Amino acid sequence: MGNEADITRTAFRTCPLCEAGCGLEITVRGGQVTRIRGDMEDVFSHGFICPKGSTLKQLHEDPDRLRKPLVKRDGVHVEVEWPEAWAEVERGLMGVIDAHGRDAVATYLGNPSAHSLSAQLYNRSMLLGIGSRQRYSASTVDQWPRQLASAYVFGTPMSVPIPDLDHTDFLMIMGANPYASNGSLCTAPDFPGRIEAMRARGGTLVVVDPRRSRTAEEADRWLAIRPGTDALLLAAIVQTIAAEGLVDVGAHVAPHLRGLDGVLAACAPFTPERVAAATGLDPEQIRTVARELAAAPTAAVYGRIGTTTTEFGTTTSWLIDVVNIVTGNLDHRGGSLFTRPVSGGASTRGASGTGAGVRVGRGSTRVSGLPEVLGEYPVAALAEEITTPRGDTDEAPPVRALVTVAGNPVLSTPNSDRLAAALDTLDFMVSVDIYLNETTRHADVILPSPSALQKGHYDISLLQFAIRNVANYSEPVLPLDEGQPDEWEILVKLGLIAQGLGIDADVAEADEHAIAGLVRSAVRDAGSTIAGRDSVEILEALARSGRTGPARMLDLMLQSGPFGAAFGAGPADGASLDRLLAAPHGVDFGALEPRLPEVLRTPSGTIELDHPVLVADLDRLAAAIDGLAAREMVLVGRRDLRSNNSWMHNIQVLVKGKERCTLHVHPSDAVRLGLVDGGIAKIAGRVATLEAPVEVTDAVRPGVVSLPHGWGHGEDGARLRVAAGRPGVNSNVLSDHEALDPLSGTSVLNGIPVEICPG
Ligand SMILES: Nc1nc2c(c(=O)[nH]1)N[C@H]1C(S)=C(S)[C@@H](COP(=O)(O)OP(=O)(O)OC[C@H]3O[C@@H](n4cnc5c(=O)[nH]c(N)nc54)[C@H](O)[C@@H]3O)O[C@H]1N2
Ligand SMILES: Nc1nc2c(c(=O)[nH]1)N[C@H]1C(S)=C(S)[C@@H](COP(=O)(O)OP(=O)(O)OC[C@H]3O[C@@H](n4cnc5c(=O)[nH]c(N)nc54)[C@H](O)[C@@H]3O)O[C@H]1N2
Ligand code: SF4
Ligand SMILES: [Mo]
Repeated sequence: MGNEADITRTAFRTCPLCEAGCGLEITVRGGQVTRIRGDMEDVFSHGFICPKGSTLKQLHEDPDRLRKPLVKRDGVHVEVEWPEAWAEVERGLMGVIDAHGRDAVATYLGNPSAHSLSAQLYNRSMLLGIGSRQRYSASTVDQWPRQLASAYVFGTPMSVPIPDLDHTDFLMIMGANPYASNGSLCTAPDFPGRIEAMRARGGTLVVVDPRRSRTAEEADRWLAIRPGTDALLLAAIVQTIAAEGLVDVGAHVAPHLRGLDGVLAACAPFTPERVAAATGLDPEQIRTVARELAAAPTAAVYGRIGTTTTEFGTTTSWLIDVVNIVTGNLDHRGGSLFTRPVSGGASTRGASGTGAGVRVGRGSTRVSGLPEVLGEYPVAALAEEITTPRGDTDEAPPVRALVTVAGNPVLSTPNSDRLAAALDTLDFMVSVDIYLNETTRHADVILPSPSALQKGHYDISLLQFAIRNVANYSEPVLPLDEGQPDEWEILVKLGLIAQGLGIDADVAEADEHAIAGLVRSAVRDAGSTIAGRDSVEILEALARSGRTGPARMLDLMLQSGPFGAAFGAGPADGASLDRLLAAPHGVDFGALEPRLPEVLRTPSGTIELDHPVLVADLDRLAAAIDGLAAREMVLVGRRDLRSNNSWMHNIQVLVKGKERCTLHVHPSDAVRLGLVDGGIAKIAGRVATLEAPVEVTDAVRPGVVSLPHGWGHGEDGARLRVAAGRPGVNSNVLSDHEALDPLSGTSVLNGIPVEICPG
């Protein structure tokens, strides 16, 4: 073998930055990445990438990316060796646990943990080790409503119907802009190309969005809805379809559907005329789209951030399912289908066709009594759970310590100034993160994860929402730095320390316990391909590979999943880690196929379309109509292709060019409010006031202004030198922590009432 400096090699790796999961072809020379481009042979992305994909190199090389743990000493973060950082973590966490109990430790898991194999597999052991009910994540500023609606109707939060983009004739996109975001809860690399292919084969695209987004520009029709009113539009579509006798659920779905008549009756009051003023849509526009959806040979309605981060997020997500069902498009090629995840998931486990369903409200927050939903509390409540002193009747303590993993809640969650101030009052905070940023600057200890290129990858979560049944494993492209633990080792160790086992507790031994536990559940799981097998035999088979950590767990999941090789008992070309290692461009297990009734995990074994919580929420919706119609100015967000939530603004190639953190204002509003392009606007919401530069544009409807989130850098104590030069402002100082979808606890981030004047 020659010297590493002379060797040029090519590695293939899935991009972990967004949900599209594009295949990358990475050239490494002398241990350095020299080029990243789209992998033309990737079975799913076929060479597509966006401008962010190739910046994994810049991210890896970013001098501000943390390579050593930081500990705060006299208010300043200093680099330390790992043992010292762990000792600090033990002192801090055990101090709080011993004094106040486990519920005094809160955790917040951020978005990149959904894109990390380590975090997907080992966050659980960290959370169990901490043993607190104070669990938070970015889900309650994101997709919780969609997952809760699915849990009620289909039985698990992972049972989300996915639009069959490659086969549909009619796609209605609500509150999503895949031309910028590349899609979400619909894993589809080159989403834009797939839309264009649909239109080229004669299909129709309708976009419902208060902004004329890039996606709306590509559409056959743009419905410029008023923010926060999608549930009303959907209910009126259902009403029209029912009133015009167009309901046709199809023979495949009908036997498994519960409560359709009740749902239709509950939607009857929502006539297009009744919702016109609130939605800002003409009754004829609504009737037309309803008739088109009913008449199209196949159709799919798909909603994302603009539908979930609203006051009626859960009910909106449910009504999307209702429309897909009454038009005969659920579980149907060209309609919306359920993925059959290769690594298995909640919808493939357990008895086929029935399950325990979902329960919410196992516990509630101490201060506002907000219910637990799908294992979490609303992140909007975190600040008050920290700062409100213990009342005489409180059973639980205030939060005194916080653990964040791959999260930047100070920029991402509501009333961020209040949260930032609350973090300063904690007794202890530790962050697992790659940057010293707006959130981690509050931490006493920061434990750096390796860079994406130093980690193995498989999209356990996001491939459960993919438009094809695809599997793709990437080995680390570059080795770990000297002394650097892998991300899963950091998470396991945090859990062990929180259990009181000390900083020398054995991570490898904990991993052996974890895999043994997973094998025991897999052989007991009726839905697994290794159901009934001897767990010792399976553990021995896994041991023969010599793997440990995430790779071994993933192998178990693949082998015992629905396409699994089942340790020799399944098809010879069935899923296993070896199979994926031999296929660096991924393996395509085929297009989505109908899964009813097998996919259901509801207690009744039916699609519980009339779940009482959802039907009852229509009364709250009806009561809100006049208030929604009366609103004047409201604020919504937007995403930009070269940005990724709050944390990629330190990459020069992504932030160069025109200022992007601007307030979009319609020309008619600009005139009325006295705002000029390039001037400053003062935006006042219920909880705060913010100034931002104005961009006058008719790409937003009158009465609506738009400001992207994830900006507001340049804070003292952060270490983001590029981002500090282009700081922008933090839109979430305006988001109201009290404005929630009460069903899911998800914050209202779109449709925030504001008053605006020149700044
Ligand atoms: N107003 C408004 N607010 C929003 C939204 C909106 O549309 N409008 N969108 C919401 C949505 S959808 C989301 S998902 C949230 C995101 O909210 P968060 O998840 O809280 O924030 P991110 O910006 O994704 O921050 C990710 C953090 O992870 C770190 N990181 C990056 N890679 C890694 C890694 O490999 N390992 C570790 N350990 N850390 C890493 C980054 O440095 C950063 O600190 O924001 C939400 N907030
Ligand atoms: N480039 C880039 N890609 C990303 C991200 C990123 O920050 N940058 N973030 C990733 C993450 S974490 C997520 S969750 C996904 C999100 O993916 P998307 O859901 O596609 O996110 P957005 O691009 O914010 O699109 C939301 C749209 O909803 C519109 N909208 C606002 N309010 C309403 C409303 O009341 N009704 C309707 N119908 N529309 C409304 C907004 O104008 C906007 O166009 O993107 C992911 N991909
Ligand atoms: S679309 Fe998403 S997954 Fe694909 S290259 Fe861009 S950031 Fe990466
Ligand atoms: Mo998200």
